[in-house]
Amino acid sequence: METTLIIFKPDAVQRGLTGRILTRFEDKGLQVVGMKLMQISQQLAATHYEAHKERPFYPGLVKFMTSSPVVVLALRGNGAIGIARNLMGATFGSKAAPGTIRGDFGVSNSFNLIHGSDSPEAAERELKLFFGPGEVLTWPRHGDAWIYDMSGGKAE
Ligand code: D4T
Repeated sequence: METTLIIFKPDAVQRGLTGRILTRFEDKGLQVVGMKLMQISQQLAATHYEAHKERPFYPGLVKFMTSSPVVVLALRGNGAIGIARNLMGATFGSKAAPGTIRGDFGVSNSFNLIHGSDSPEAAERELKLFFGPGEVLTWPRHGDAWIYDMSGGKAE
């Protein structure tokens, strides 16, 4: 099982899309194992996006991400990182395919609604940045018996 870090960015929260975007992930079968509303500090935004520090869009990105509350989630499932990225769609709203979150809910390139970890290494790093000890839970979900085929002894 993988766990991925998802952020509903300030535009998603301000536009009242939190519930509709969360539903996409729940409908798919990913399990919510962490969730909170928070205001991202300058320091946290800088750490989270340090790989983009030299890019021209970096100052605007940090300003945007710290401008208003976000919802952060830890989502768990088999292949959760790739599944979440596919549900999100391409980075730019103007290019994202219909049926994806960015493709269906936005047209902007910089206000692109959502972040998702792009690798297991990134997920591990980002989950630690946004969730403290005890904030990501392991809990049995009764529906799992019908979400996964467990007949072979592992989730398929
Ligand atoms: P995030 O990291 O927010 O999930 O987005 P992606 O993984 O899909 O895309 P990214 O890391 O390349 O970009 C991070 C963030 O910066 C904004 N951005 C990006 C921007 O405003 N202008 C740009 O030219 C690029 C490449 C959008 C997402």
